[in-house]
Amino acid sequence: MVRNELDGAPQQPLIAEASVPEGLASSILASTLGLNEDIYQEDFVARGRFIGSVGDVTEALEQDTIVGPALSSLVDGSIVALSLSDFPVDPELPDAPADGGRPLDKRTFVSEGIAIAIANILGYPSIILGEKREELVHQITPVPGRETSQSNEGSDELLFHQDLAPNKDLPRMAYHETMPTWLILTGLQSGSGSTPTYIAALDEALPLMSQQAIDILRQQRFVTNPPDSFVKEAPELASRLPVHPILLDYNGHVEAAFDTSSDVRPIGGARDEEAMGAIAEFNEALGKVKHGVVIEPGTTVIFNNRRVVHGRGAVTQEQDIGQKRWLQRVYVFEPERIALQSLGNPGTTLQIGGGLVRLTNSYQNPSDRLLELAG
Ligand SMILES: O=C(O)CCC(=O)C(=O)O
Ligand SMILES: [Fe+2]
Repeated sequence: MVRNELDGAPQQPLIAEASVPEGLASSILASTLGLNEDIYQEDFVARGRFIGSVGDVTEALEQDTIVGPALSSLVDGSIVALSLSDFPVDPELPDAPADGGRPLDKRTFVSEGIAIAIANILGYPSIILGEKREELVHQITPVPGRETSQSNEGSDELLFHQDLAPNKDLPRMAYHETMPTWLILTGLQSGSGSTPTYIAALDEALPLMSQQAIDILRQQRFVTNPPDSFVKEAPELASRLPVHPILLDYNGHVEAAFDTSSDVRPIGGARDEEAMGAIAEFNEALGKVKHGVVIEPGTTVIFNNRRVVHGRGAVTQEQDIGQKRWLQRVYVFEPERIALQSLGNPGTTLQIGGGLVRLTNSYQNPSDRLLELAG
């Protein structure tokens, strides 16, 4: 096999790990126990208040000599994923929300406070139109009736993907322009305790691939369905798909927009054997470098959604719903890229309220290519 130019590049650790020192954990617990349900209000101002009220947690994390530098390495791109363990947890939890929506009876907001404090260090904690009813903190738990869906609500193995999170108001915009840069996943309940979340870094996978396949993946030659969980709330997204490359360069790094769980494929479909082969080669390389991590209560895993591909093992169905696997997820956008989106696209308006970024615009770029699907 022909190796590409990344061969021999210094290996960076995929998932850096750190544990939260005891003193920091107890001061975080003390301050997050005072947080209220504003995080789950629909009102932007209330949510903004919540974001503002975790300032002391943000500061404590930044100043800690272990956690602070680890988060900085994530922000400056020298690592692509970080697992932080030994965070304090909510003293008690209600049943995991059966519908994957807002947890109605959750009385304390320790997990939400920690995730938002971390998000504030990385960029903007952000809502996504059409995903999880525009909640800022998403509940990730198996939803009855959705077992076989390729989504965070499913129970079957979830294939390699990146959260593309298209903006339903912007069907023309390529996924790599709208996708969140960071995902924060926090463990609340581990369910059977054995479901791994898989993470595979592009920087480790690409050196295993042929240059030819990499070159093909860089071409404007692919389409991907909107993620299953989005189609549920915004079915109109499914009929017009942006044409996109799978690999691209940004700020000296290779990034991807790759979602096998939403049927990434060549524009020409299976007839384009060369491009189908390149996708298969990429998947295979990612499989060889994947790492599994069980996100337990008190652990938060943060990764760069553009430089890492993720997936999940099968989730065992729990008889006792109170013990269902339950994670929370926060999407974070980089201020710099939000600015690029709005500057590059006249007509874009950004609504920024209390640190929330909501893109509501009429993006029109005639040079963009869309694949109009028949029927
Ligand atoms: O449940 C997991 O471990 C990850 C699910 C997922 O892909 C996501 O929340 O984006
Ligand atoms: Fe995901």
